[in-house]
Amino acid sequence: MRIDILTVVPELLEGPFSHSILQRAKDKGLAEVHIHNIRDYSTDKHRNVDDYQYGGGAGMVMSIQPIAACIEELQSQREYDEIIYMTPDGELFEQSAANQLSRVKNIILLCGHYKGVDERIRELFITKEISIGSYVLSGGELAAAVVADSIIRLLPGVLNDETSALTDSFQDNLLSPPIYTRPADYKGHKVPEVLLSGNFKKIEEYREQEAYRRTKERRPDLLDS
Ligand code: 6GU
Repeated sequence: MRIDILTVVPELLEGPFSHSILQRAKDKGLAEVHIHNIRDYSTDKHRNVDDYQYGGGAGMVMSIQPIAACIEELQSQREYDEIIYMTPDGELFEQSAANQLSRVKNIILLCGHYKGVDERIRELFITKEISIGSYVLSGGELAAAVVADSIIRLLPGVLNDETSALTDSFQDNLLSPPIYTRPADYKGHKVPEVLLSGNFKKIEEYREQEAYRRTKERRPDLLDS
């Protein structure tokens, strides 16, 4: 899979893909992440990427020209399955969308900044709009990192234990049960007896029960769906 991220603040995206699971996915050749500075595509003499709003009003708007030039150059090199605009007014991102996106080959993530992009970018190029929650970030970059991470970790071969993505919270609309490691007794705080029993059927029952209990308590909305 290949993910191209378009941004006016590439510095914000240098860290997230250079460590741990995401770096390993790149090293294994399972995922490529390319960051593009939209400013590099501006034909303006000051390399501007934004301008005032028609009709007036506070806040700048990201201009069509540099974004279109960047997307068109990428499209001349390969076909993209989705061109996604990261915006607080997009569709709320959930595990089901991460699962779907992990099955495609090439994705562009366009990060919004300032007041957002000229509406015609959305009409001409964008196939999907994503928000990661009901709050406003200062730009789409952190949201793009969240979305890319959630997709890449699902690619076959990225996680060491192939089953561990399947037991994630949300993967079956349940939160994860509590987990423990040594010591079995920390200052009198003990690990539940059943986990030490070696009885795998009982352990599985305990985990299912706890996952359900936690979900009912913290995220009852997940049980309705
Ligand atoms: Cl995708 N962008 C911005 N700027 N804010 C957000 C968001 C995206 N998702 C939630 N808040």
